[in-house]
Amino acid sequence: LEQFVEGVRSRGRSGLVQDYAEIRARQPDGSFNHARLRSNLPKNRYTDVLCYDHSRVLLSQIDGDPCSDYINANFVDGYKQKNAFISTQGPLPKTTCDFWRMVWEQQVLMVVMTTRAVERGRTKCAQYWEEEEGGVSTHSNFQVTTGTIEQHPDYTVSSLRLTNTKTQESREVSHFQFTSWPDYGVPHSALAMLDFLDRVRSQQSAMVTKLGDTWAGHPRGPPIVVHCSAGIGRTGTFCTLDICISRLEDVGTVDVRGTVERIRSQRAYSIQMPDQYVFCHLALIEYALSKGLIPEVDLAGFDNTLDDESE
Ligand code: PTR
Ligand code: PTR
Repeated sequence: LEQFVEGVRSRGRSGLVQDYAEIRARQPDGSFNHARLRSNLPKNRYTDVLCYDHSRVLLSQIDGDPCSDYINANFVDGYKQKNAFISTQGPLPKTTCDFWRMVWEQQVLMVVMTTRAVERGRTKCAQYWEEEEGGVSTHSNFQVTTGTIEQHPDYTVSSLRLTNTKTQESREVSHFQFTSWPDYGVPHSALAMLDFLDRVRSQQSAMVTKLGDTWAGHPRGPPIVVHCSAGIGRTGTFCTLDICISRLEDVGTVDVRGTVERIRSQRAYSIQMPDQYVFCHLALIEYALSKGLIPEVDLAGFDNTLDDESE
């Protein structure tokens, strides 16, 4: 940890930006064939943000249609946990059914959303659930009912009930939406983000405990679905922080660069902006400070990057 802090201090902002440029200069290492199939192209929100074949989440096929197994979503490993996350784009109106089908088939308990549905007048994500208590939305054979909603200054927690109307089974899914993170930017406060992350982790473990031995062999439960608009910038930042904090808590060391490289090998383009890469470092220092793991650090040279929005 001391080594990490010293590294950040000595590399400075420009050193980190340079590290990020090196990571980004590497060509994607994998194919995007399914994402490029003619019938799948309209299922990608952004034509330049495709989804690797090797780590993509496969949906069940419907009526023998081979393309019905495609969604722009990838499994991403967590800290010592295979497939801890599913990183995905914000659903499009035509892919909300696929999105809920994925949640159902992967037995997901938590959806983390790090964007707002509309930002600066632009639609970033379809409204795939209702924002009022008691609201119901229908997506093919899935029905989503909104239960209680808890509003916080930087995030909103909704409990959803997902019903498969074919089988009449239903399950609880927690929806955690971080509401103060601009696209292409970083949150205004690392602490708000860290607090949100902490809530996500404790909720996942509470839900896993509640379901008992359903998750035997996967003590931390099914993947957490994480999405923003493209599913790379803010989603990648969120996963990086989660992995780095788990490692810090386990063995006391931090490796942002290695973490970002590993995530990018499963979800191409993860972490979209130099500022997001720098933010991960500063947020981890903030985390270590808040836990009393390190003494006060002088971060002159970062000139208030935490408040610096790259819009
Ligand atoms: N085509 C878009 C672009 O021009 O940048 C793709 C894109 C959109 C990439 C949003 C990243 C974005 O951010 P995030 O992954 O945080 O939603
Ligand atoms: N529209 C985004 C952009 O141009 O920033 C999407 C995008 C981002 C596409 C990154 C490709 C990217 O590749 P890399 O992260 O490897 O530079």
